[in-house]
Amino acid sequence: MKKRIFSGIKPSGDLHLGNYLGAIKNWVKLQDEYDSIFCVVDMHAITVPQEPEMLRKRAIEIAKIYLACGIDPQKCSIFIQSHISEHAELAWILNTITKIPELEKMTQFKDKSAKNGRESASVGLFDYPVLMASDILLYNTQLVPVGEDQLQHIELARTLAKRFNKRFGDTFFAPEAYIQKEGMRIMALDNPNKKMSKSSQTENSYISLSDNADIVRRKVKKAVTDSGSEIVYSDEKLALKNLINIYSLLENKMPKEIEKTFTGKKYADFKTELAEVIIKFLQPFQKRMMDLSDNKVLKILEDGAKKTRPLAKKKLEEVKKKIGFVV
Ligand code: ATP
Ligand code: LTN
Repeated sequence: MKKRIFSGIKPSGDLHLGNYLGAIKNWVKLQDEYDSIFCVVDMHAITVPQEPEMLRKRAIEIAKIYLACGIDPQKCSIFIQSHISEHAELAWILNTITKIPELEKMTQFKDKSAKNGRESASVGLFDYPVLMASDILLYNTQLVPVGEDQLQHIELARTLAKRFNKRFGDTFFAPEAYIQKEGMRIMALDNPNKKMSKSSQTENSYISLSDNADIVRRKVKKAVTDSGSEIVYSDEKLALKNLINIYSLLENKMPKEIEKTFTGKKYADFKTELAEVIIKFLQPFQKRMMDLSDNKVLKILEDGAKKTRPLAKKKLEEVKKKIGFVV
C-alpha cells in the first residue's frame, strides 16, 4: 500500500515562485510514489475577506496551476475543498477538542490578525488550523508536503489526532510534515527576512507565476542584495543566498556550482542570468496554463471530488459513531 499525502493551497491571491518551489514542485515529484490528494482550499481563503467573483476565478486558476506544473489527474485526486462538505463537519467536531491557547499561539494567526488589528480578525482566521487538521485527518494522511511555515499547523493536526484517539479509540492517523530542505522558505525579494508571500502589499517582493518577461527582469533587477560584490552562498548574505536558492531550484544545480559559474562576476551579471532562468521556467508554464480550458479543469475537479468524497464520508461516519451521534 502506498502512503497517502495531502496538501492544498488557498485561492487567495497570485501564486508566486515561493509557492511553486516550496510546495507544488515537490508534489509533482511525490505523485509517483504516494497516493496523493491535492486540494484547492477555498474555505481557508475566506478566513480573510475575498471578493466573490475573484475567489471563484482563482479557485479554478489554482487547479490550472497544479495541472500546468505537472500534477497528473490520472495519478492523483484534485478537488475543491468546499465541494466535500465533510471537511467543515469534521472541523466542527475537532473544534470541540481543541483548546483556545493552542490556537492563540499560532504564528500565522498572530501575524495575520496583527495586520488589521486583532479586533477585526475573524473567528474563521482563528480556527484556520482546525479546518486544516480536518482536511488532513479525513483521509488518513500520513505525510503533508508543505513549506516550513506550516509546521505548527501540522503539529496541531497530530495533537488532535492523538487526543481524539485517546478519548474515543483509534480513529485518526497522526500525520507528519514532509518538508524539503531546499525551497522550504523562499524569501521576499525586497526583504530577505520575510517569506515571499502572496498577500504582500508590495508587488516587487514576489515573482508571480503570471509575470511576463519584462516584469521578471525588472523585479529581479530591483531585488535587494547585500553589501560586497562577490557571488557567494552564505548566511552572511541572506538576500543573495535567497536568489541563489531560486536559481538552484529552478536549474537543479547545487549552490556551490552556481558560485563557481559566477566567480569573478558581479551581482548584476548574476541577476541578469537569474531573470532569464526564471523566464525559461515561466514561459512554457504560462503556455500550458493558456491551453487549459475552464471546462476541462472543472471536469477534472468534479471527477476528483467524486473519487475523494467516499473516503471523507466513511471517515466522518466512523467519527460520528464514536462520539455518540445517532447515525
Ligand atoms: P499568504 O501569504 O496569503 O498566507 P502564502 O503565499 O503563504 O499565502 P499559502 O496558500 O499559504 O501561500 O501556501 C501554499 C503553500 O506554499 C504552502 O505549502 C506554503 O508552505 C508554501 N509557501 C508559501 N510561501 C512560501 C515561501 N515563501 N517559500 C516556500 N514555500 C512557501
Ligand atoms: N494552510 C495551508 C493550506 C492548507 C493545507 C491544508 C496544506 C489548508 N489545508 C492541508 C496542507 C494540508 C497553507 O499551505 N498555507
